[in-house]
Amino acid sequence: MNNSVNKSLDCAGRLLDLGRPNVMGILNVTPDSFSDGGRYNTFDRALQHAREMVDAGAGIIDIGGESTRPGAQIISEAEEVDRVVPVIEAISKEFDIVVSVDTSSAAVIREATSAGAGIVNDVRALCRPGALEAAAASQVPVILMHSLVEQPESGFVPAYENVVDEVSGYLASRAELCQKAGIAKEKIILDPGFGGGMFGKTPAFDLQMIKRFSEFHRLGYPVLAGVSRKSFIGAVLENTADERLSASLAVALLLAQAGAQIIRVHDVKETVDVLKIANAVAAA
Ligand code: 7PJ
Repeated sequence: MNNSVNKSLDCAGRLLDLGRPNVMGILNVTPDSFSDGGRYNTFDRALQHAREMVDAGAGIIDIGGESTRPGAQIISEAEEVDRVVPVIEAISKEFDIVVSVDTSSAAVIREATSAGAGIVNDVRALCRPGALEAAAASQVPVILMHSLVEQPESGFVPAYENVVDEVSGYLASRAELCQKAGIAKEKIILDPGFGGGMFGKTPAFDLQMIKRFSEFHRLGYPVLAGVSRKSFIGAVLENTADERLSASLAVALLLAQAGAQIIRVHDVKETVDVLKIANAVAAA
């Protein structure tokens, strides 16, 4: 593992211990189309889901309002702010937990961090106009993920000669740019970005990145991994997203053993159990 990585990270006043794997629980705040409850219903459900994840042992709640799925509806910055900011405000007030905002938009970064978000998580590595400056001004830690930044044309097949080296090179250059913009090295977390579509990996590349995950630590930053229910699992098991829990847990364990400091998941309780038993075995 990596000795150059600081163990305790200040996320808007709440500390994250990076000396062990942390579970980041996914909270999607998208309007509920199955009811006419409108925003109040969406807000209520989000808070309830957050409470469950906090009780289950999540270290971070990752709140996002914009889908990155191919074909997903594109929403305005204003709509994204309206979706996520009230939820971020309520959760950071009600629970003693680090809140991250999953966004690529400068306006959302500004509003979300003012509302209490302690981490900016960007699958586009702060590439959108103004995002880098907004993140730097917010003073909170950032997660930079490797992706294609834009949704590829349908039929696009990603190709890498050496996926770990190429993804590492991209992340290193984005991290350097962040530091030039005034973000301290200690506040940067990297993520190779598992998954297809805009994330730009085939299942075979995802599997190679899992196998060689420890190599990402050479970059000298904490590393996050998000593999929960992703399509490479479906490619191996030929199953649907709701059938991928056990495989997601198996991969989470592999990543934790390869030194991932943060694991981003849908199933917090199950993942926390896996990490607890692994920890008990390590301590025996
Ligand atoms: C990731 C993410 C990921 C980070 C999503 C999904 C797609 N942020 N946001 N890493 N994935 N940092 O959860 O399947 O892998 S949205």
